[in-house]
Amino acid sequence: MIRIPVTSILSVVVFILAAAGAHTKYSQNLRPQAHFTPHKGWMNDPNGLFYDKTEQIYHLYFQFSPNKTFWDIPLYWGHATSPDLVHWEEHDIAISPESEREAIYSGSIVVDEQNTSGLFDESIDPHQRIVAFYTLLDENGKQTQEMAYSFDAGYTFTKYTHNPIIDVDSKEFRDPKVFWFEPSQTWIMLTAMSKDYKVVFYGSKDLIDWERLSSFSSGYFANQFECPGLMQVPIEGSDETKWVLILAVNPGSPLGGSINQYFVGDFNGTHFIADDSQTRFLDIGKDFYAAQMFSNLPREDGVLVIGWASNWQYANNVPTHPWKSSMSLVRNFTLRYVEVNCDTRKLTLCQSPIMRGVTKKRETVFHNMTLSGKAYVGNILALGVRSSGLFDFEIAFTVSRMNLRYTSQCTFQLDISSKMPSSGKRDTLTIGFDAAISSFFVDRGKLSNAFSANPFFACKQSVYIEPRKGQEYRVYGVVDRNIMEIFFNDGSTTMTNTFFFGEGLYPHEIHLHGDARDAAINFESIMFRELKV
Ligand code: KTE
Repeated sequence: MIRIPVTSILSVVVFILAAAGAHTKYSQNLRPQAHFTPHKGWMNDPNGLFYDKTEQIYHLYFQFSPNKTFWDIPLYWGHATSPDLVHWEEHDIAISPESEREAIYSGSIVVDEQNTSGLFDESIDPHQRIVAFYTLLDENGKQTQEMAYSFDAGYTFTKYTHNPIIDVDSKEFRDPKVFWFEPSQTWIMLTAMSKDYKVVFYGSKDLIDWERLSSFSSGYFANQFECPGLMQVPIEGSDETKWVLILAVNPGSPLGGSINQYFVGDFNGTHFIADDSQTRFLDIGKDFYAAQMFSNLPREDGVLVIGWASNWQYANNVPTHPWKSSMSLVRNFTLRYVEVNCDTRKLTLCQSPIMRGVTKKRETVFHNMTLSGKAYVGNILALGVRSSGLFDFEIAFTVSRMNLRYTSQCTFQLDISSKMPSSGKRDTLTIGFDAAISSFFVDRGKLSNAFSANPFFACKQSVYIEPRKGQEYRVYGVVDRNIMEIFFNDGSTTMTNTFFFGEGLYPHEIHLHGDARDAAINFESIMFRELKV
């Protein structure tokens, strides 16, 4: 073992808090444990997200094709519920099309507590007056907005007799997201006129009759707008909020395929006005799309959002069976003034993952370790062959000097490897940092699963990260068998990617090594935790 030139005593404290591995939710090795996946079938966009204040559960609906593992018509609203946004229970299909040649496309749900629609009588708990909005794709390809309501707290729905509620005679008009705007006592609906690159706003007093209010068109057009959303987001350290409009585009992302963007601005009840013309991406990994906010949340929850953890470029071909794709972790949104370069601070969306109900099995912590010269720190976290394949890590570090040249050598990387199979082949997922360009990279290509050769899977990605005050970087990541979500500098930049180890393999140990010949890397803390749900 190379002598580690550390300048302080390593205080490695390993807690082994639980003995046997817990029973995993599903047996398949590539199935994430803390991310929602359908038990079988095809899934894409999250739909209809809301919180039931009586039952105190969260509802997730999703684009679902129960008997296929690829996107195809007919499409349904699949359904799951959770008490903590980590443990999910899947239920029967919630909304079905009337014919196999139609699709219930994406949409949203509101709770009509004041019964503004008149659809409910006093027998229905105000917290469970659930109204769903979705796009119907009919057999001629026309897209109209429809409404359905539930008398059993969101498990079954009755379609409104006079559907469609909005019809503009279009084949590219979809994804209604509805919310209540208190100042004007009005329901607001955002829709995507996908190929016109417009988010079109409607208003209603009763969820039934809708009036066109305005349209918004900005940002990175790509090929089509999809899945818009609008939410008031708190500014950290203040009582103020700003409005954030999120918008999906696909295909044509600058990273390839599908991507979410967002805008910071104001909403006056009819128009969204962006503060500037800057295009901002919600997540700069390849696998975070069609993000939607939960409605009817308790105040203490803040703003909670979930995304579909895949990319239309290759979603239909990923090597999982008998299901396809997962959702991201639920994330809390806040706004924070962030140094986007050494001279400029910008109000930036920051995301932090919701990890309620996740417990730690084992933890390894390093404090005050300095890496200088070529060094191998060691097998940081041997998860063991009975590991859950679910773990997180947090690394806070500074670089001893930042006036490095492009040719300077100051890097480190984490190699996340699978257990050694009988074949002796080890799969490795890498996350690394290079101080000379103040950038992180992810390499998900050194894997034995044939799918990794897919040219659109983009094995290597990177991101520039401006160090925080004091030249500090902070990286938090969650790895859950086949998905990795990284939150840089307390979530001011996030990067979500799926990865697929070879047959029967999943993450099992983590090695940290680096080459810091031209500037030392001072790790204030390194924490790794093996987790279980
Ligand atoms: C799929 O990108 C194509 O090839 C669709 O336009 C996907 O559209 C349908 O999925 C979305 C939404 O706009 C639709 O409502 C939904 C976005 O499953 O993923």
